[in-house]
Amino acid sequence: RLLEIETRHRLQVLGHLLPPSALSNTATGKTPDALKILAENAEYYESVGRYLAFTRVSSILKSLPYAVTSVDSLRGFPGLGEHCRKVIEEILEDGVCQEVESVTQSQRYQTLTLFTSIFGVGVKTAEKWYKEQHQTLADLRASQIRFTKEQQVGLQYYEDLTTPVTRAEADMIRKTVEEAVYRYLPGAVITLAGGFRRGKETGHDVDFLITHPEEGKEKGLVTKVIHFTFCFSQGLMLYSDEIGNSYQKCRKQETSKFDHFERCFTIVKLNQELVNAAVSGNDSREGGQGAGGQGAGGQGAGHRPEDKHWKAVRVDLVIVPISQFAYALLGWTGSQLFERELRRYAKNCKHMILTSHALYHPQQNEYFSAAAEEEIFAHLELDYIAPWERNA
Ligand code: 8DG
Ligand code: MN
Ligand code: MN
Repeated sequence: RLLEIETRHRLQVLGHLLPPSALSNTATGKTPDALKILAENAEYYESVGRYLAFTRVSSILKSLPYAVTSVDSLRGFPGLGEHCRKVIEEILEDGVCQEVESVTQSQRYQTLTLFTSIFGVGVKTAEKWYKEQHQTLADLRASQIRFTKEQQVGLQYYEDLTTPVTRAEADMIRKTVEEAVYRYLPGAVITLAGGFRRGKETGHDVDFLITHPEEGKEKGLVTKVIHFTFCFSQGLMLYSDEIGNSYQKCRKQETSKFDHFERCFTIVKLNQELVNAAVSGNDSREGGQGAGGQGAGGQGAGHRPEDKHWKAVRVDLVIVPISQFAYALLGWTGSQLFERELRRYAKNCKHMILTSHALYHPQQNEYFSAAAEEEIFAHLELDYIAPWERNA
């Protein structure tokens, strides 16, 4: 019961998050970032528990609608341990925290931060390269390392992929995806998920869910449509990693960390001149023309590959059967911390397993159907939390 109240409180606190643009820049504005650095550093030492502890407190602090002026005012805060208290106190008193300073100055932290920012590189790989004395991207490029396909493109397009994707760019990619999908499946429904659905102005990628009102029609869309249209007719695909649907209703899959949708993780070539044109001439008719020209723009970029009028952008496409759509939307809207907390709440307080496919009660062997996100929150006996309140 206590756990339930505590978790509910935590979720409600997380649920009160303001849109990122409205985050107040208070004297304690530094604290969430400081805690985030300690969280990252814990992750680099593969300490999941400490990573989560720092991340949660950082997230809650970020969400507060008022400035924190003393540690005492944080009494009773969920998850606030001794270590975090000490960091907050030091920043309130001295403006900086020594521990955080020494972390950011350490070679290990700097190198692992750099290496994990490469597409296809996780903590384990970054650490391995660090131990082999590599420190810069130039070191990696000059080395004998046998990179995976992801890492190769990650290094090749590093600058583009670490430049935030804007909403205008996401809109332009949406039009290209729509054009490709509707050609093969006119009744398909395409939904922008991820950070952009939460109201963020920029993101590290663009996430789309694609479904069809008639279950089954969506099957095979990734290989049939996206691959052919993107890849061959327009030359817009720089990288793609496709996988078919492997979902089955069974206990093993409900407890697995990954979802089983047919999906495609890609890197596409985005014509930036078209984006600029759409942004500057933002009356609706010109915007429409910009969108219509996307296909031709792709071809243009193809004719002049040396001319860099395009930007490499990460795009995730997920094909979802309509009966699982609400769960997929909830799962793919994020944020990652929000999803983690929500799943933890479902498990610990409701004895249910929440995934991007379903909500399942193992003891009763029962699946809960949901046609909309609201129904999932209702099954969990939580008040509805809108996407822009999920920026934990
Ligand atoms: P950003 O791209 O705007 O920077 O942030 P984001 O949109 O919140 O992050 P994301 O990495 O694109 O992930 C969006 C959500 O998708 C996230 O809450 C977790 C969810 N997700 C799944 N399955 C998978 C998966 O296999 N890989 C990734 N990266 N995310 C997944 O449900
Ligand atoms: Mn995203
Ligand atoms: Mn993504």
